[in-house]
Amino acid sequence: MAAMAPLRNIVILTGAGISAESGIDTFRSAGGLWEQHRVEDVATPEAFARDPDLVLRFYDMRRAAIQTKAPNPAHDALARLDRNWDGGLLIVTQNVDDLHERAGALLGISGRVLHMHGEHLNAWCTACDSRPRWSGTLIDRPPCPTCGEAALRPDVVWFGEVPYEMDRIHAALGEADLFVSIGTSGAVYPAAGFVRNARSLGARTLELNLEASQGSRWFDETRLGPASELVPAWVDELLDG
Ligand code: BV8
Repeated sequence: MAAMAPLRNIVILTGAGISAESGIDTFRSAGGLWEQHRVEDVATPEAFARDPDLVLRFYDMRRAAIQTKAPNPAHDALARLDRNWDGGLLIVTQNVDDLHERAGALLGISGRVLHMHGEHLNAWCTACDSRPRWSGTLIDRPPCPTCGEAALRPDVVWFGEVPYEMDRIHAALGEADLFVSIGTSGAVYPAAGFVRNARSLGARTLELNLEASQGSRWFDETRLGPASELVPAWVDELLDG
């Protein structure tokens, strides 16, 4: 490998695997979410139009569940990196749980955590487009706190819908010296394509995952094991140089 450019800008992609050890179901594993429900029944706009109660109950169940879980050492390590890395850093998560933030990593435009598939703890009013914080249920069709319409849906990106903040993600991939993927199977696009984008733009690529993923061949290095062990060890390497 050619002389390594100094490492300044990092993009990290996380998936369900980083929250697995916090007790949040992954999607494709045995007994995972997609074994209990068909994607097309619960995570598409068509499903919501066809049977809104089934979809709202599915997300009410998951929204309640994540509020009983806690960040694990992998989330804590990324929050430590967020506090101590003075180069560029963007944590792009496919997860709709709030464990990155609860571990202390900062959200929002000035923050370095970005939820490309939305958040359980937001609702989205399809009448006035506001996104109120929401920890309760939606099955009972509560009125929107802003416009009063009973038009709230989960603020998540369903299949066939465009992910959030794609411009910010592509800008960060364009600047990245290092792209790291943690706890994702590489099955869902456009997230699964980021490693090739980053690679084609000159970034080094590292995968931290329990098992090889659909995109493993695109990574310069793959480390297999539980995120709660791999991520703190990698962050130590980075910060202690
Ligand atoms: C779009 C929110 C247009 C809701 C989600 C190209 C080719 C083929 C298909 C497509 C394509 N482009 C688009 C598509 C269609 C589709 C898609 O990708 N389909 C797939 C199924 C083939 N994509 C879309 O529809 C997307 N929209 O393309 O719009 C567009 C695009 C770009 C620009 C303009 C327009 C929207 C997709 C988003 C859907 N919403 N979530 C909800 O959560 O309910 S996706 C959801 O599933 C998650 O957010 C995540 O993205 C995905 C699950 O994947 P993972 O997180 O990786 O979880 P998984 O269980 O699969 O794997 C867990 C991994 O962790 C495993 O590898 C395991 O080994 C590892 N692991 C387990 N435990 C641990 C661990 N690792 C470490 N430690 C552990 N302890």
